[in-house]
Amino acid sequence: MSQKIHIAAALAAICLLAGTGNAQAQTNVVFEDFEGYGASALNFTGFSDLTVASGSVDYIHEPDWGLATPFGDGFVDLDGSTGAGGFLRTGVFTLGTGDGLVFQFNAAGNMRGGSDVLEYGLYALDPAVTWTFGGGNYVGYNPDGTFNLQGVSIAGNHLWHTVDMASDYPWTEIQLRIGADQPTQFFAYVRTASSDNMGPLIDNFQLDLVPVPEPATWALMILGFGLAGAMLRRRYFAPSM
Ligand SMILES: [Ca+2]
Ligand SMILES: [Ca+2]
Ligand SMILES: [Ca+2]
Repeated sequence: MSQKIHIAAALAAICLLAGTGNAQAQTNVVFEDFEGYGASALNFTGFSDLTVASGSVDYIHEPDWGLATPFGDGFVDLDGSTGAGGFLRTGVFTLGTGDGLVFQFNAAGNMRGGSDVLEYGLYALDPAVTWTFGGGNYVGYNPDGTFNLQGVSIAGNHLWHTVDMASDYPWTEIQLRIGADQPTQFFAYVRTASSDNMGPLIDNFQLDLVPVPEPATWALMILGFGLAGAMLRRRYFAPSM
C-alpha cells in the first residue's frame, strides 16, 4: 500500500472520530422565543417549555403594550398582574459526570418605571448535590461575552445571580455556563421579587446541554492524529525508495 493511501486512511479515521464527537455536540433542550402564543395575555401560564412555579407573569405580544423588543413581537413581563412577581422555570434535566450546560436569555428593564431585581440560577434537585467554584459542580459566569465567576452566589444545591435593573436597562444577553463532576438533576429559572406588576422583561430563554466526549473518544482522536503525523513524517522525511 502506498504512503498516500496510508495517510488517506488515517485522515478518514480522524474524520470519522471527529464525526463521533460532533454527534455528542451541544443539545438544545429549551428554546422559548415567546413568539407563538397569539395576543397578549395577563397572568399567562401556557408556555410550552416553561412553568410559572409561583407568582405570575404577563405574556406581551406587541404592538399591544408599546414596549420595545429587538426579538420579534413576543416576550414576557416577569411581574404579572397579581402583585406577586413570577418564578419561571424549566422542567428537570440531567447532567452526567463531565457534562456541561449553557443557560442563556435576553433581559431588559421593565420600561415603565422604578427598578427591579432580576434573579436567575439553577437548583439541583438532590440537596446533597452542591454547586462549588472549582471543586465540584463548577460554574462560570458570562454576562457580556467574558468568562468569569463574578457575582455568582452558591448555597448548597442552589446557584444564582442577581441583576439590578433600572426601568431603562437595555436588552442584554445573560449567560451562565456550568459543568458537572457528578450526576446532577436540575432546573433553571428566572424570577423577580417585584410586586408592582411591572417586572423585568425576558425573551429567548434557552438551555443547552453540552456533553463532554468519552475519554476513549479522546484517546482514539489523539492516536489518530499521532498516526497521521507519523505517516506525514515518513512521506516527507524518509529516504526515497
Ligand atoms: Ca421574542
Ligand atoms: Ca405585569
Ligand atoms: Ca417592579
